[in-house]
Amino acid sequence: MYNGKKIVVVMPAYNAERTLEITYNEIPHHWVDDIVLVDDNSSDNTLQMAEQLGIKHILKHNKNLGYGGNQKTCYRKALELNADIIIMVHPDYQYTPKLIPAMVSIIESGLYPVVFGSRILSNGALKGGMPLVKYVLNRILTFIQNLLMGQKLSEYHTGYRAYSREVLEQINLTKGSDNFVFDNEMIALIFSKGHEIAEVTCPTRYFTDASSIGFKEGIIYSFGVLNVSIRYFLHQNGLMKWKLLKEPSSS
Ligand SMILES: Nc1nc2c(ncn2[C@@H]2O[C@H](COP(=O)(O)OP(=O)(O)O)[C@@H](O)[C@H]2O)c(=O)[nH]1
Ligand SMILES: [Mg+2]
Repeated sequence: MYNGKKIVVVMPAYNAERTLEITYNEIPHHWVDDIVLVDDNSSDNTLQMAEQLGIKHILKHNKNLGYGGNQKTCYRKALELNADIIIMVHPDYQYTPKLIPAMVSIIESGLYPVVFGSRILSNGALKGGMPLVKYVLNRILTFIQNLLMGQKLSEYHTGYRAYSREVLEQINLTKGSDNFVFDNEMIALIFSKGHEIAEVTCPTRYFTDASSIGFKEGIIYSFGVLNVSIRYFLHQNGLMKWKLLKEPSSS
């Protein structure tokens, strides 16, 4: 609990056996009420590791749904647990859980309902091991997306995100993609509801055991995020109706 707010960490996990423990140990547990881990039908021992660590809420998909599908289960469970503030932490140890208190307090203060951990705000992305091609693509896509979406985020591609309960309840998560582009659709949904997104500087960490989107998935993702921004632009300017943004709220 933080000032009476229930804090829930959600971990969308896929083959995270080797990095789950180090990630879990870095969580400031006195800040966090519940941890939810959803195993996306991993082929390694992610599930056993989660049980061994004593994670209370472990859910398992019987087939691999993908990163977006995994998050849908994560948020549904967090809302069921009456979370007030929900933080997604990837279990591959690429984003430090040490920022949880900073992100939580920005939301709790009522200043912003959504907070992203940004690797681009500082100068450390390349030093932290982000491959040059990913860095350049991140910058180019972010530039185009800011223009199309009329925003000023430093990156649209971080996987470190915290949400207020109200935001998750307001947006229709079920309509989103089951794949990586889900994260970008979330951004479109959040902005379309008129919310602002805060950013905190987050160290970049790429290392051997970390999981990263592959080349083919990266290409699909890049076109996917451009598609999201173009549709958002057209929708917001009344030139086209985008079903994702048009749907009445439900969660
Ligand atoms: N690749 C992949 N990751 C998944 C899936 N379901 C959940 N995840 C988790 O989603 C996180 C993000 O994926 P990752 O491959 O690390 O992408 P990155 O954002 O490029 O680092 C990881 O921590 C995975 O454990 C899935 O079906 N595929
Ligand atoms: Mg990763």
